[in-house]
Amino acid sequence: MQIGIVGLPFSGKTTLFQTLTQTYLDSAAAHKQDAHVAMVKVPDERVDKLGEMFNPKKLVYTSIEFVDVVGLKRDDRNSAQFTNTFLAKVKTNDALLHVVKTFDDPMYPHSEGSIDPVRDVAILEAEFILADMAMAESRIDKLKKQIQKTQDDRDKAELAALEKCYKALEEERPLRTLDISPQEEFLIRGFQMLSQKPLMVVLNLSEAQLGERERMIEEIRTKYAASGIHVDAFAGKIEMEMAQLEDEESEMFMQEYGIQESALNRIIGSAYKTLGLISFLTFGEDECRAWTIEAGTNAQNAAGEIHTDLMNRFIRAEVVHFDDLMKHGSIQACKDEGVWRLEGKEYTVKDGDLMTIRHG
Ligand SMILES: Nc1nc2c(ncn2[C@@H]2O[C@H](COP(=O)(O)OP(=O)(O)OP(=O)(O)O)[C@@H](O)[C@H]2O)c(=O)[nH]1
Ligand SMILES: [Mg+2]
Repeated sequence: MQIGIVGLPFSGKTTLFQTLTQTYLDSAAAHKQDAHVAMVKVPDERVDKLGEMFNPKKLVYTSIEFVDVVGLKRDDRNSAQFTNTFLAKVKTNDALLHVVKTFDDPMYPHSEGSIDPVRDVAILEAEFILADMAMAESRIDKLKKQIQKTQDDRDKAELAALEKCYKALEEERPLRTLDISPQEEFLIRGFQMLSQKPLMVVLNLSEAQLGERERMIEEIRTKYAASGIHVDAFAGKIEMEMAQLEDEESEMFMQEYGIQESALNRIIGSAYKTLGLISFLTFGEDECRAWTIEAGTNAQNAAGEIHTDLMNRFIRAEVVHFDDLMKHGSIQACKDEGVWRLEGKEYTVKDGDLMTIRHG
């Protein structure tokens, strides 16, 4: 899974990237490349706890790839427009994270002249919508010509799906809010439309704004309630410093600022929610491991995440929830308490389920 970090100039994209990936880029290096990419291990206490219980040879976490996307700038010749090289770069990302500048620092003036998070969210949403409209329009024209010649049914279905999208875009509605059938989704998936991607807004606060964190998040949430956006916040300057400290030191730092969870944990948690993802767990002498699936996945498809053989020859899943295992202390105790059970292939896997797949 790849998440693109986007936003207006000097909003704090590279700062957030460094906070999440615990890397350090000096600002010259930060501008040299087109994009910085780093894999981040998804912290999961449950894997740690399983490690303590089962003493496996290794622990395996899931990971997310973050990309610091450089280059959303107003066009030099026509300041009403953004240069569109940026949009092409984010097409392949699974989700987007929009960093919005809320800190006010005269050293780094806001590129739009003032601090206004509601406006900044709207600026990017409009860019995504315009890019999708342009794409849809040209594809619709092509399809219409093609259909005149061939009368192909698949083309007709694609045209109908695209026209439905176009209508929503015209009404300034991002595609992530559109109700589409799995078949329509299949027909438009290849276009990688930007306003369809799950979007997380992260406000970049100053230290002084930390006390207003909840109010500021709520303001954006309320304004964009219909847009399917998740909103979070971080205090760029200090949280980046904290991310680069040793664990103990950073804990002290966090307490001092009243920050309960590290930016990494919070934002990864939001990313999972935004993307509708959950984790299930496996355990054994060799490894204890977390696996990522979409919420709603059944046991057989979840088994396929581990290995296609397990999916194809799936018989049953032995399931116990992580919380029950912690409560009762061992698998045997869970069996005695009746919380360990066998589930069939249609069972909907829950976040935190421990599964052992029985297969033929
Ligand atoms: N005072 C203050 N400065 C910050 C904060 N976050 C980032 N900065 C500074 O603002 C400048 C821009 O931050 P970056 O993270 O480089 O922003 P960016 O969005 O990557 O910028 P571009 O890639 O140039 O568009 C840097 O010098 C940061 O140190 C913050 O929360 N408070
Ligand atoms: Mg940058």
